[in-house]
Amino acid sequence: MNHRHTPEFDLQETLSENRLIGLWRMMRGFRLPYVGATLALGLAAVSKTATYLLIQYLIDDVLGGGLLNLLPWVALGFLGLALFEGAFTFLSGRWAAFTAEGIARRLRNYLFDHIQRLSFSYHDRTQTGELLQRATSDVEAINRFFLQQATGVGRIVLLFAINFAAIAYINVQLAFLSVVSLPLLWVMSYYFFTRIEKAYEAYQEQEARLSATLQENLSGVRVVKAFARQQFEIDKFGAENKEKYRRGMRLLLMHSLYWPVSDIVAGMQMLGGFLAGALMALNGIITVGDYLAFSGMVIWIIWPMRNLGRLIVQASTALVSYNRVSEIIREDREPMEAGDHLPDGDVRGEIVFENVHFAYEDGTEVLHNINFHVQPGQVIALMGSTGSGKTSLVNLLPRFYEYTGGRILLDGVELKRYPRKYLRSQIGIVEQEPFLFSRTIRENIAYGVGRQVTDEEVYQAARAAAIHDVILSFPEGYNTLVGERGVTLSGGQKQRVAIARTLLKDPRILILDDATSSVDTETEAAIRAALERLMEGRTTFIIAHRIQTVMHADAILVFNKGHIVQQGTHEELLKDEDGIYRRIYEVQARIEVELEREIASVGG
Ligand code: M5T
Ligand code: MG
Repeated sequence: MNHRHTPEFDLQETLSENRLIGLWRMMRGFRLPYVGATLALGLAAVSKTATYLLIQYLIDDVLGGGLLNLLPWVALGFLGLALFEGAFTFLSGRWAAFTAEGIARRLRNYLFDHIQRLSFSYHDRTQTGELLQRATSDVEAINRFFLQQATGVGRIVLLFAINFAAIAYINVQLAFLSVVSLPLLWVMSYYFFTRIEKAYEAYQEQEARLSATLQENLSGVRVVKAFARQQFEIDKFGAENKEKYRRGMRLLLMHSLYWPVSDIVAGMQMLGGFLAGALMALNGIITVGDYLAFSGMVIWIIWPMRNLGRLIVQASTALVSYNRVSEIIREDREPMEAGDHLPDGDVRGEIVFENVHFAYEDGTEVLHNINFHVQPGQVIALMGSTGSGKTSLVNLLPRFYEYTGGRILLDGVELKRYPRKYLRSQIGIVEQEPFLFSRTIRENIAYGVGRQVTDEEVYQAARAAAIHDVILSFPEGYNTLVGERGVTLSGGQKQRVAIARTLLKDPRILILDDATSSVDTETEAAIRAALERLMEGRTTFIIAHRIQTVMHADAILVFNKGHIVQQGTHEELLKDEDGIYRRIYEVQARIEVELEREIASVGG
């Protein structure tokens, strides 16, 4: 098995109500490079401050004190400091990127992995576009946080501390005068932080809505065109887009208010500092060299102060995104391995339903008191009007959903005790609306096996599904690409590829959910003949609407509104004159007779 994408650690365990703690835990395994990046930034900052101190030394001692023979050394010092600063700035960038991209990559892999393992009901209630947006845009915001904001904070604190200390070394009073506006800046930043956080949250929500709209529109593009509803869709998208624009404008307004206001405060602070320094220099409290060094360094106090505010404000976006991503992470996975009954080999395929009830998450019961018994190797047919619960029933067998009442026994053991993974290896299901991947036909057929298969095996499955000759008629045969970049298969062809895919898996229990509904009667007969051989020794469920498809089954279950209303063989069911089965039979037979008469009259 390939475990490359398996995350090293469980992100579910890192979740925290406190988002900063959560982000900190998310850094596990990347903290060392992060510290490295911050330290490197700090060293680069030290060299900058050292440059200003060297200026002071140059002016006061070398030029002012007549130590001109030291000039070349001072020049060398400037060069060395510049190189030092450049080198560490570079290193810091590399390590920050390593940290941020690494965390984001791990997060993305984790999310992908996690989303595959969430329950069917989670996917039932979640829009694809919403998931897409969280797995991309929100992960990006977290990436930015680690790339810029997390290392930025370290840099800012270091810059501030070093330059504050250096100025204090020149003159303590001056140092404190340089930071008087700090509390004001902080209060302001906090105010904007909370406002921008709200605005950004609203913005992201709307972006998700927009991407869900787009995604759904693209999936349903054929319906849109068929009903000529383009204008309706365009208007709908336009309305969502306008709302995003509005929220985007509001977000940007918050930003554009914050920057100038904080710039004014910072500018005033700087001016005040310069003035105070100049007065001190004029009065001889500090030297000219001191003043020049100070005026360089004070920028490196103000700048971080202002930027800390900016970072706090920007970090609000990461915190919102953190929440959005952790909502997915918090969802429990389908426990694939859970279950205390794991047989060594295959199941025999005896299935018993005892007073089974089932309701989807919304609580309305769709299966009521279902009772039947299937012997290993039997064929069971499910019939009944649309929406009567046939698909819901077969979906219980691989534990896609959990029944809400009664018992289902497989080989005498309750279904809940089997690990889902085992059940799904034993049960093959051809879904009512099969999905094929944009890969070659061969890859699609071999999809469920999880091992290398020979061409002959693939052909055999395709032959049984009566699709082999069709595939060979394509110019590229089994290498034909399916879907957007390749051929578009007809509904019946798609169904048959899906049947081949399931047959190749060779499951002990076979479920065909309306699997031949789009196939003509003749082809269906061919598939049925092939299946008859294949169905030997395996329990098979067939859902179908045609009497011809179900009449040879060992037992037929007739559904109505979630109840089994009739149960027995074809002959038994026909005996009940008032039964639904008899009625369906008569209607279909009449249609057939009329059809034959019509064909005969056209032919004659
Ligand atoms: C039975 C509801 C559906 C219907 C009832 C698949 C599914 C169904 N339902 C849900 O609420 N959520 C779901 O995910 O359950 O539906 P079914 O089992 O799909 O009926 P069927 O297979 O007999 O119908 P058909 O048309 O395939 O012959 O009320 O709303
Ligand atoms: Mg169905």
